[in-house]
Amino acid sequence: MRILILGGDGFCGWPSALHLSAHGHQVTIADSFVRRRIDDDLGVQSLTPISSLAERVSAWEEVTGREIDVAEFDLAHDYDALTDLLTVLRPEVIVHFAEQRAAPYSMKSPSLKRYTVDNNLNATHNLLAAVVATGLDAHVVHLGTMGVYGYESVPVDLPEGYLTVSYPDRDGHLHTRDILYPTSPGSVYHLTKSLDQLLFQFYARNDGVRITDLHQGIVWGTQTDETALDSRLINRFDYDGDFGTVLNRFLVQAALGHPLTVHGTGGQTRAFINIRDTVRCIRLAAESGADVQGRVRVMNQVTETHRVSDLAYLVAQTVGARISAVSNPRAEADENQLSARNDHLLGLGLEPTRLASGLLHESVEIAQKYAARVDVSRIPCTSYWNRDRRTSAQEHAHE
Ligand code: USQ
Repeated sequence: MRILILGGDGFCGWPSALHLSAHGHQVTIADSFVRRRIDDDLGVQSLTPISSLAERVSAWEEVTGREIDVAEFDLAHDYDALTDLLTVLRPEVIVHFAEQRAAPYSMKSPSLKRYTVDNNLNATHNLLAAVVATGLDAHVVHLGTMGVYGYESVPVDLPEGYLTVSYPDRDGHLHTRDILYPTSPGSVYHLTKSLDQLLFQFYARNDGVRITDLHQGIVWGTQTDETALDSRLINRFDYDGDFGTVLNRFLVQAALGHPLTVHGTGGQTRAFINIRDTVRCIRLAAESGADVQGRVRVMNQVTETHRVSDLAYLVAQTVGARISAVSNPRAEADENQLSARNDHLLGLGLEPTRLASGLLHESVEIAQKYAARVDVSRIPCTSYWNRDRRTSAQEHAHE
């Protein structure tokens, strides 16, 4: 299939591009390289030394003989470049990763809140409007987030996108329908993915756009079979307080002998997935587009759930680190329970890679290999969700 990957230079986009190319798809990457500029602005770098996109695709061709085309433009603001590319390429699948994806970064300042909303919503809406305007029957595959559901402890396994509700009409007769699961985003970033859902619902209903929204959990790991083929193909690995995600952060911290930064009690339960499963899920979603007609298909892209404190304990046991409870910079429940359905992707053939699979050691080795690249001062998360959180952190620091 001809597949366009928007945001194909990023943490999920790059390994997905390689995986789809390795499976015989004709891949084009579009990217504005903003993620690399954000690293420069923040004064941090990926733990792993990543090559430029031009070097990456030429290394891929050298190693596998497969070509990946590249287009550079800003999806959120260059609508004409997008329609020009769609008209020429006529992709059958468009995978949309081109959004600001970090919750702490989205809560860091008023300007970054506004940037995240402006970038993410314009990017998604430009894509949908352009698909309609160019008359393409392309299947849009979007990387959403489990965070749209929120983290209240509910006595159900979270369904995949929709909740079946029954309510009485004015004559007392019961009516039943499926509605989008009520959203409860925990950050401006998660809010944008919640709003994306409404854009998708509208364009699916109004224009018949075929859309799959993948509600992904927290990704851990960095390498896939394809990125491991050559050092120039290596994937990025974020460890800093803005972009690093919890398990990958703990692994780097352990490799450096830094105490593991558990926010609050660590009773937060979250959904997880290994990056190798992410790329497989993207391929399974892309290749099953014929199943998508009518309403948006929502699939929970998760393989297991864990409490943050259990992950810290596991890493401490595996690598030998100390655990430190830090004041939680986020306004989130200290404790929650979470369980989610993932029947759709299992039904498409996903075989989950569990934390117990041994891949933790691969990440530990990578963290140890590149430990000298880490700027320890960038480890703490200094993005506070609100004034109370900032004040608590300051009081905690003086204790
Ligand atoms: N946490 C710690 N210590 C740390 C970092 C995080 O205890 O050093 C805690 C956080 O307070 C939170 C949990 O770990 O309770 C998860 O934080 P995270 O930074 O790993 O994940 P999150 O901010 O939710 O965002 C990440 C990705 C985002 C994706 C989301 C999936 O950055 O793109 O959408 O995971 S989910 O969490 O399921 O919504």
